[in-house]
Amino acid sequence: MDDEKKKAEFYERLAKSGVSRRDFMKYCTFLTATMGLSAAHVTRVADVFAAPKQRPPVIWLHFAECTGCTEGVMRHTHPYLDELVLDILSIEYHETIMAAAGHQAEENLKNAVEKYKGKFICVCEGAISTKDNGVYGKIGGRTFLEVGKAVTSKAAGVIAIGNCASFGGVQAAAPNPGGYKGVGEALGIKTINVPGCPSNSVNFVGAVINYLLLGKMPALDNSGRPLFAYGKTVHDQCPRRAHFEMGEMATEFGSEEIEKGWCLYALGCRGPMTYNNCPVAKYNDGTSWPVQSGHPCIGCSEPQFWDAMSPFYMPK
Ligand code: FSX
Ligand code: SF4
Ligand code: F3S
Repeated sequence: MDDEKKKAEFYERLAKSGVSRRDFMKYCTFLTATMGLSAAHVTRVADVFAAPKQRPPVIWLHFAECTGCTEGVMRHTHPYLDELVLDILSIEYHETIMAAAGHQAEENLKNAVEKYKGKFICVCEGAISTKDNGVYGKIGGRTFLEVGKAVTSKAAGVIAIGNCASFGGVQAAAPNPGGYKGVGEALGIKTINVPGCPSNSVNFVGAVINYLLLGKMPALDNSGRPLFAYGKTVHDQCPRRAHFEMGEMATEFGSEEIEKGWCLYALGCRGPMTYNNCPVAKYNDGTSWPVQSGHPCIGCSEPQFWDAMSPFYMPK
């Protein structure tokens, strides 16, 4: 089928699902801006969805985590767009959404790795136990360490989604009895980290679209995070910044000062030391983000945030 025909069919499907072309273009404009690309790329981003040139196979692994990141991607914002995300990727293995269980699931994983050897993107969600050869985290009798090594060594690239996979998350919080670490550190490999607890699905989708559009993974910071999303601090982009400069600090939860939009620094906001695009990307289809809802940022996209940023609610 040629591209024009594919696109026509795509927009027809979209309309049938109740999403107007205008809404879809609005979403593509938002995604393009999130990726730090100029408006000239909006049509190309739309075409990645409408007439995909390739659908990279994805093997999605779960280790120790709460599955909040999967929930975020699967319920990706606008109605129907979650399906689009699943459409542009060819998800070959994903424990949360597949029907298979037990031995059949193990078999599916083995087959998918063999079939797409060297070609698939491995998305990892959750941290890996490293103490005592990783016995504190197992799936189907194999340790996370074994599963992680066997699968990632055959992948074309590895994306760590969420703080747990990126940096260890709550599992790695002191005293960390299982010796939990992020995937890159545990396996000694390079990963693209899309942290947050949960990760913002827009940043994950942005990293994938970046790859499909430009044929390469986005530029990363020293912690392996895409610069387009993690290049600035939360504080730099926060709409309460003017109040911060004027020293207008909310000092009590439930206070009028919070409602007035005063700065939450005195309530322990970690925005000044946290790199993420929450104030502009927001969560849940641009609905809100922690500070907008009156809660300080707790630094959920930073390495070791449970230890480094706590005690929460106390200014640092
Ligand atoms: Fe961790 Fe993601 Fe926090 Fe949960 O999977 S980043 S616990 S929101 O879901 O890994
Ligand atoms: Fe900075 Fe937090 Fe205050 Fe916003 S609320 S200006 S991020 S300290
Ligand atoms: Fe996390 Fe702070 Fe954003 S807590 S969701 S990085 S505002």
